[in-house]
Amino acid sequence: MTENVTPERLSQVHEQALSDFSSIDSLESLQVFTAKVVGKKSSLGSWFKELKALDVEAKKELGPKLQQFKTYWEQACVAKQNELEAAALNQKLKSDFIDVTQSYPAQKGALHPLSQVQRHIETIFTGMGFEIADGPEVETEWHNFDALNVPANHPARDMQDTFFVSSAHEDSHQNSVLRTQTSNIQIRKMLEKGAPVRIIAPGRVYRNEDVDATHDAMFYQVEGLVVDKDISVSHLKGTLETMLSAVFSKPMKIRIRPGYFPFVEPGLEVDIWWEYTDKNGEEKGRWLEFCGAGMVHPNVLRNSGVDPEEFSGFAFGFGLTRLVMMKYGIEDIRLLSSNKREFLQQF
Ligand code: FA5
Repeated sequence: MTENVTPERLSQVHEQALSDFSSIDSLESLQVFTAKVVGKKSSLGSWFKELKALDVEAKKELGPKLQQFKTYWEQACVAKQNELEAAALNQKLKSDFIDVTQSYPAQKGALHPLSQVQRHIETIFTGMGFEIADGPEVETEWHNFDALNVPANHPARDMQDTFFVSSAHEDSHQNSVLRTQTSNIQIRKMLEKGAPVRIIAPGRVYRNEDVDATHDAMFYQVEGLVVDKDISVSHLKGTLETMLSAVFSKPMKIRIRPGYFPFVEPGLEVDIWWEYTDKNGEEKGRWLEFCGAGMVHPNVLRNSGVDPEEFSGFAFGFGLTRLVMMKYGIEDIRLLSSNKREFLQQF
């Protein structure tokens, strides 16, 4: 129920509103106040209706006053709302303050042990005048096998269980595999640059292996190739001894024995003399297989456009992943691709 509007009643309501207004301190209480004083259901609404029924004189007196009241309080409420919202925002900015200059203990990353050793090996070989070469991991069957003197149906293909990407064509240039060895780079580099050539080619290779502690289906190899005049096995031996001694920071001994790879003749296996301390604290040593190597087969030179009458060369291919395991005493190859922080933080 609203009382009838009169100038006195209006000024009373105005006084009361002024007093209520001064104690508003939140957006919620402002909302209640606004609804009560100028809202649709406020007295003001019914007063405007009453005005219509009054005579002309009364209308003249009361009409502008009602309008003034309405404008005054509408503006006051909007101004108060802005003020309260600004205060709330300031309060929030204060409580959300972030000190961007505060320092936190740094979470420092580091190179993966494989990358560390790969970079070290690249430095050692570039120091000996080698170039670093690279090539595709999805390779033609021809570059991965045929050009390396391993034709289709040759039993040697079974030595490297292969992931075929496509194998429908008779022409091995048209088929692709995930390269099983970095030896494809021998062919690519000689076709590109001819001889003499002196490169290493580190990179990923893939084999359809049963994965266990020492075999992975994706691992890293480093290929080496030197083709020049009068190259012999003693160059190969000297190169590998120099590299291994630098990697292990002490003189390393290797031995060379016959091995079989179709792309080298003679084919060689290189073993490394590995010294260790056994469970009883005794110093021991044993020969460990390190890599395949040999003198580049004349067919491989021919397939790569190099004349075997003029040039000879050596090649080797070792498992970088296995070398990293030896260097750091890592017993399970799977750790190297595990992304485990507790493991990686050791390097
Ligand atoms: C080859 O791949 C030849 N291309 C090496 C070569 C190059 C011989 C040039 C002659 C001339 P082999 O299949 O043995 O050879 O592999 C070379 C090295 O890769 C091995 O000595 C071993 O260290 C590593 N390796 C082979 N299979 C795996 C595997 N599943 N997981 C981890 N390392 C492996």
